[in-house]
Amino acid sequence: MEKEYFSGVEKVNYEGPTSKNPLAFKYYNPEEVIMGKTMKEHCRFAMSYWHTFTYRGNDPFGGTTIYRPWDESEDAMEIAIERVHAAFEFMDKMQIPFFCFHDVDVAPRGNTLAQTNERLDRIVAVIKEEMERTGIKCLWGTTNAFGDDKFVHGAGTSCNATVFAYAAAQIKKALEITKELGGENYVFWGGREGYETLLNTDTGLELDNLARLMQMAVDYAKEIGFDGQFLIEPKPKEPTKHQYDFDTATVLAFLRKYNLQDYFKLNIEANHATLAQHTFQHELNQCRINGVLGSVDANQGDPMLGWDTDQFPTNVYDTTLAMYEILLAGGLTKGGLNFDSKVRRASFEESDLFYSYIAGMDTFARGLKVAAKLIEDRVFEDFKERRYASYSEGLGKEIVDGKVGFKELEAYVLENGVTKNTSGRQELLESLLNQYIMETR
Ligand code: XLS
Ligand code: CA
Ligand code: CA
Repeated sequence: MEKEYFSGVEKVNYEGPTSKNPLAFKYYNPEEVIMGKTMKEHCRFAMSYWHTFTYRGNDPFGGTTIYRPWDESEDAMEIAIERVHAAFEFMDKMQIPFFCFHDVDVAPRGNTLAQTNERLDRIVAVIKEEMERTGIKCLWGTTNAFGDDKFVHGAGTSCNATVFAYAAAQIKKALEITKELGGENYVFWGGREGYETLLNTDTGLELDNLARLMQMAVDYAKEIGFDGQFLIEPKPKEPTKHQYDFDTATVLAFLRKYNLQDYFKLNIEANHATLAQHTFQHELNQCRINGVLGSVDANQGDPMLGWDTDQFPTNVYDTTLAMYEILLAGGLTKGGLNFDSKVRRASFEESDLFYSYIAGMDTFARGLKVAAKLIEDRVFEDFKERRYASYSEGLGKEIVDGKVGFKELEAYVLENGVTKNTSGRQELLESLLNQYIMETR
């Protein structure tokens, strides 16, 4: 029996909205069926390895505030192994079915690529054992090609071709281990793929190179038989002032320009959406209408702070509208709701990990339930159908069917004029949304 790290906590179970137990779910009831699927199947919750098991409270103004019992050894590999055991104990107790990881989260970088890879192999073996023991699966893997100093000018967009090569080698290995762990997706988040000033940057070459790197990943995945879904995660800024994968629309244009659209979907993070001055719902909506919704990084920013705070999602309005888009898109399929969220640095006790995940899971579960009811009752669908009714018959239908051009439209208006507009009813719809959020049982 391995050491127990969270001995004060039994399995976290559903106890319902009247429970006062802080270590119980109030809304997330994994087996409850909604629109033909269980909550567990809808949500596909995942734990982020980095924020949950390697974050130590550091911020630009201060150092470590979080000291974990699994981090105590002098030996970095021993710590890494203990972390795996702690992580699986945590997920098991929290009923979290998936995890997501960067290569460097699970094994410390070695002095050479060969040593790093050898360390990864040792840790992957331990992770596999734990996966078998618990039944927990890998939602996605990724590469950290932004933290190390060699990536100062980017990875795939570095001005230094040998750094490009290193990034390629690192992604190659990350793909191999993600395959080994049965990962259902592989994420590209463009860590330092962006620029600080155009005075020294050849954006044309950098974007061409980024596409080349992605094409190589697609080719290599085919070669090794990795059939996970590739995902790009948009973010407008941070760490660079302008990230190339700004938002969904920008990523779509990139994929289409370089003919990569058949191989990639998107991983939408709430906090990145708001950094781009979009709502979380907007980004999910754009993915839905373009058929590219891949997965979701569940968190929230703070409207008072203009940076990526990665807080646990507790805003029911946002999770309701997010789940609304996800349900309309046909669900998460291979994706999941990955809590790319971290506890505040003052929430440094182990129990805070449980409270924060419970908060996030309950908030999404509640959002799911309200969204399903909104869709079942066709609250917005019926309204939209009426709002756009002029396109289902007569002139509007001819526009939609491509049967008329400028001349016919001019002739129509000269003869008939324009019909009266009707109200958009925003406030009425907003109060209906409130009513569903407050009254859905
Ligand atoms: C950083 C990103 C990162 C990706 C994975 O802002 O959210 O954590 O999800 O590299
Ligand atoms: Ca993320
Ligand atoms: Ca983030």
